[in-house]
Amino acid sequence: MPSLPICSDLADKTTIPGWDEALESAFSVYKDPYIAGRIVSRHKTNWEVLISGTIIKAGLSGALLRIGKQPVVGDFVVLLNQEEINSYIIVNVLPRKTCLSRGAAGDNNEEQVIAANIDTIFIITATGKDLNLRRIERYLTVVYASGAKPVIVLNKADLTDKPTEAVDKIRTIAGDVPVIAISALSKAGLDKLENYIAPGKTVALVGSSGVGKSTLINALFDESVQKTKDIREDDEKGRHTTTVRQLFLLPNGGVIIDNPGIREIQLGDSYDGLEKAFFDIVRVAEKCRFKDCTHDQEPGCAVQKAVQEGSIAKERVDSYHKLNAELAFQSEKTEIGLKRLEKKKYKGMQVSPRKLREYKEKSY
Ligand SMILES: Nc1nc2c(ncn2[C@@H]2O[C@H](COP(=O)(O)OP(=O)(O)O)[C@@H](O)[C@H]2O)c(=O)[nH]1
Ligand SMILES: [Mg+2]
Ligand SMILES: [Zn+2]
Repeated sequence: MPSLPICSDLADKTTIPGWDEALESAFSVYKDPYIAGRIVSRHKTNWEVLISGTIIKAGLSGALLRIGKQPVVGDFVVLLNQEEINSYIIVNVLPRKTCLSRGAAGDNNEEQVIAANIDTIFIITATGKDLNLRRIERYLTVVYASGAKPVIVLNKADLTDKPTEAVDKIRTIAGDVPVIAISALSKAGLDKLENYIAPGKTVALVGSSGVGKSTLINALFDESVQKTKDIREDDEKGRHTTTVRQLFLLPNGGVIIDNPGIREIQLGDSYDGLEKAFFDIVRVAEKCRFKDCTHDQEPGCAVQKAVQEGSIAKERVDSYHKLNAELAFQSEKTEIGLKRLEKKKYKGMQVSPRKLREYKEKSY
């Protein structure tokens, strides 16, 4: 059991990065001895929590366990110091401003929140063969759905003589989203990220493995705080090792979250995000003859017309269709999952005649 840190004023919430008036008001119902903190990482049933000036380990209260409410990286939480067992427990999760979710994965069909309270998400991509507009569209869809602001960061600009060409290519699908070319390795262009990495603001990095997320974090710190590619982050079975710190406090008071535990983001419940990411298609589609046009073979389809005229790329419309189909599949899966869950619950409620007899015998 780790000993408790000795700190003069653990209740000083103002030093928790990202703490604001909305949180202050949500927290106001809690009096001493409750304290506030922010989740920096999770290790199975243990959370690392940043409280005033220090990081502590905490478990989850029985009540939160029972309702299945699990704090995620970036969450602001309410803690209680249980002096008799020398440890902290998390008793509540304060309302989330934004939440990044991944869709249903595997058997568990519930949408999973993977990080919370992010202001800006850097969608990191790299010059060369990683540059894939379709993947950026997918990320944009998920990021828009989270409520955070997307920024596209083109890394490894040092590897090409024509970074502006790559930037222009990305701009064709980016709409109003800023596209910023940098080199995490040489630190060129990092100053252009300063607008987002500001005191009290939280930035998360998403992007495929190898694009340079950890290198960027190290560059922002001017020292190595995050392992880069050469060291495996997963064991042979593909599980995450338990020691990866995810939330970092930058020297300027900003917060940065490295790859919030997602290898492949699934779309989940991102219909709104899809509409925003494909703003141009949505706009043109208003002119389709049929209100429920699927922009496939229908007569009078304004989207197909735009493709023929060359104002929208065919690949982009294909990508829109693909993501749309994926969303439909996901929500179907979720529904089936919910039905199964209901059945299970019902089964659990049934008591076998033998059990009932035993129970009756005992209670006499
Ligand atoms: N040339 C070049 N290489 C980079 C740059 N950023 C990262 N790398 C390299 O790309 C590899 C993967 O970087 P890493 O930060 O581990 O990627 P992550 O998986 O996204 O965290 C490493 O070998 C880095 O040295 C860059 O701006 N330029
Ligand atoms: Mg990394
Ligand atoms: Zn249409």
